[in-house]
Amino acid sequence: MAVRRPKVIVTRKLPDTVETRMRELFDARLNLDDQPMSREALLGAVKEADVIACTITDRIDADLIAQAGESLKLIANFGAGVDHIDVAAAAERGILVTNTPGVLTEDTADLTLALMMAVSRRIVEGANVAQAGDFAGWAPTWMMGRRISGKRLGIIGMGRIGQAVARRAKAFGMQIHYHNRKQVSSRIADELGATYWESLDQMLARVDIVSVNCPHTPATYHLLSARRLKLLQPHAIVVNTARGEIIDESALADLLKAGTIAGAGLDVFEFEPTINPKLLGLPNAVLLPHLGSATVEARTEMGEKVIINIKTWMDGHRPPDRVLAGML
Ligand code: 8YV
Repeated sequence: MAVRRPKVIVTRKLPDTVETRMRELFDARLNLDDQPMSREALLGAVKEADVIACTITDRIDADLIAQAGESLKLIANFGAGVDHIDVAAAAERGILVTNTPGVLTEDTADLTLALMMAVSRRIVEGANVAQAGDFAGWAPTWMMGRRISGKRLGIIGMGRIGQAVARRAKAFGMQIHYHNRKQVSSRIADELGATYWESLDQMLARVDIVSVNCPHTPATYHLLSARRLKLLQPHAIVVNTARGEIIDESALADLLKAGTIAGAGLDVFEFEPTINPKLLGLPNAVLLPHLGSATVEARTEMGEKVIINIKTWMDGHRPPDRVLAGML
């Protein structure tokens, strides 16, 4: 007897190898021209699919989930963060949600360090001068940045990515400080030489660089509020490779412009893909278009995880990367 293959609607273009395997395993409906799905298209998809393989560009909110068809049983997110999915609403309808943790940790941590370097050593400013043919010759006091080694790094969110950032930063000679809901094990704290701060306010006032590495949840929305940003020292740098919503972006832009905060390296924005116009053109802000996991390796492994989650569910088992509302 032929077993019905689940109808998997894939909302964006994924790496070729991933799409090929999806076609072999599932009744996969691919988005070959990669246009982000409109609300109407997404509505049509949740009404007819067994599985939605979605990304950060899809807003899967309670209203959309309420209109899902009886067949929708799994939302398999291509990405680690699930703040664009109403996980509690899905659970109420008996719809599972999965994500792709682990496989983008190292790449996101690499990009975090790249942003720290770029801001501290004025790499983009310097590159722009060279590319424009404006290099007038070496000078002892021109384009001076700040040293990384010996500086205090304050990591907000010491999960997988936060710890990967800490390992790299330690190798660069930085002192590791962190704020997290709970302390890491003493083995990890010892290995990283990491100091725990229960009070975020107290940590912010003492560090040279802040790295945001926590998920965006109702509890972390604007965690770096205007009040907290003002606690930073004037030479401090803020780096964010997590989610834009965690920082009050408008307040950050004002403080960068005023020189109250020395610099920022941002890979994510509060209203993506729109970037606050106040950030554009600031020489002390290095802005990237959400590239944290943008390597061939990570994107392929993310796709493989999506496939494993769907296949495991299809075979009647619990998908390995289930996201539960209580975890957020
Ligand atoms: C992904 C990310 O590329 O995984 C995440 O949470 O932020 C990105 O690196 C994106 O979410 C794809 O859906």
